Amino acid sequence: MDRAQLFKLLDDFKIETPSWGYADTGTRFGKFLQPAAASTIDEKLADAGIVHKYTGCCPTVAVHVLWDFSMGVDAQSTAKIAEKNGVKLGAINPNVCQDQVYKFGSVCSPDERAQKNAHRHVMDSISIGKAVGSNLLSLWFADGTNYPGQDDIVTRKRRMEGALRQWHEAMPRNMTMLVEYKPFEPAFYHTDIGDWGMAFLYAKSAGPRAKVLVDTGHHYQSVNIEQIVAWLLDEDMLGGFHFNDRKYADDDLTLGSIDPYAVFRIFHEIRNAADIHQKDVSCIAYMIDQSHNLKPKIEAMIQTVTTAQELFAKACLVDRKKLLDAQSRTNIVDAENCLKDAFATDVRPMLEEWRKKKGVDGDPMAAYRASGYEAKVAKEREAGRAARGGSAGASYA
Ligand code: RM4
Ligand code: MN
Ligand code: MN
Repeated sequence: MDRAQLFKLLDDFKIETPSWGYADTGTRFGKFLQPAAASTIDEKLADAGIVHKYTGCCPTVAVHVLWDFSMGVDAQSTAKIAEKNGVKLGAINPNVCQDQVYKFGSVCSPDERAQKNAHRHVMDSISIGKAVGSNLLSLWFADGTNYPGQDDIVTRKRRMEGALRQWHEAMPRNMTMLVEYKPFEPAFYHTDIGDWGMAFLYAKSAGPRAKVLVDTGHHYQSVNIEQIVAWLLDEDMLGGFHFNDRKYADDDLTLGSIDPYAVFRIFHEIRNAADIHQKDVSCIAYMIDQSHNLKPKIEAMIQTVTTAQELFAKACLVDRKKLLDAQSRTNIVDAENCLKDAFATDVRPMLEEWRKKKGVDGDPMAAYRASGYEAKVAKEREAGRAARGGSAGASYA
């Protein structure tokens, strides 16, 4: 592939970072605070701006409605703060899992108050999306049951279908609804959107602007995620990704830290869909969904972004003509080697060149470290926290 072509693909490969990835988060066992962690939406957006500044490819930030918007604060003013930091607000993530009323689920709960609350909150989230010019409504539900017999599985399915249809109806024309699935947690017997097939059917019944969101962490061991991606692409139902890696499921580890070849194979299917099957892959939303417990947050984000770019670039390099030829000869060794050769290519010098062309430093991590940003905000934010009475601020732990 010639360099200009590859650079064009990289230009179009934009990654959205999550506001919650900059805040102190933890596990249900506790959280370890970082002095430089962001606790306000202003601080989260400032950090997201820094990641974009040093990587040149993260122009938008996903927001979690309950964690990032407060009552009485005009959403547009938050959008302005984003702009001031050189980024825009991206996917709007409603939160229908935290309030006490959601004990037995949100829209799938037998409790009508929970259903109504969730309905209102998602409608408000759609309004926020409209106000800030976001065209993505990203839905994840903690809904499910913990015990056999706890509730009727099909009745719950119908509640979810009805809710999704109503929200789809309320969305503006340019908004896409992303339906995320997860096999377990916090519900452990059954999850109301347990896998990609359920998400697919829900999205289909909701309407044409609803697509499936693949969170790479939300799969059991050995699930062939790239096959799911290939199928969704072929059905024009792939809305986007939540990137992260896992050893078990939903561990929120940084992308490619455990299995970079799996991420490469996902990108390979995307490039295959585009190059061989003439699919339009330009609208796929590439988003990160990671909460960094141990790594410094901005460094973890930069590491994730550069890893994603490297693995994406490698996947672009697969010699698809050669691959098709090997497949037609049923030469499995040659075919597999097309993937392995691309995966083994060191794309870092080429990425350095691309970055320089874009006016960013060839080595984002080194440039960020040299800037002294972390030490500077750590000092400011510790003082801010102390002034506010030592609260650790927004978090989902
Ligand atoms: C869930 C899911 C959602 C994310 C929440 C915080 O496991 O991945 O996308 O918003 O966690
Ligand atoms: Mn997710
Ligand atoms: Mn998750």
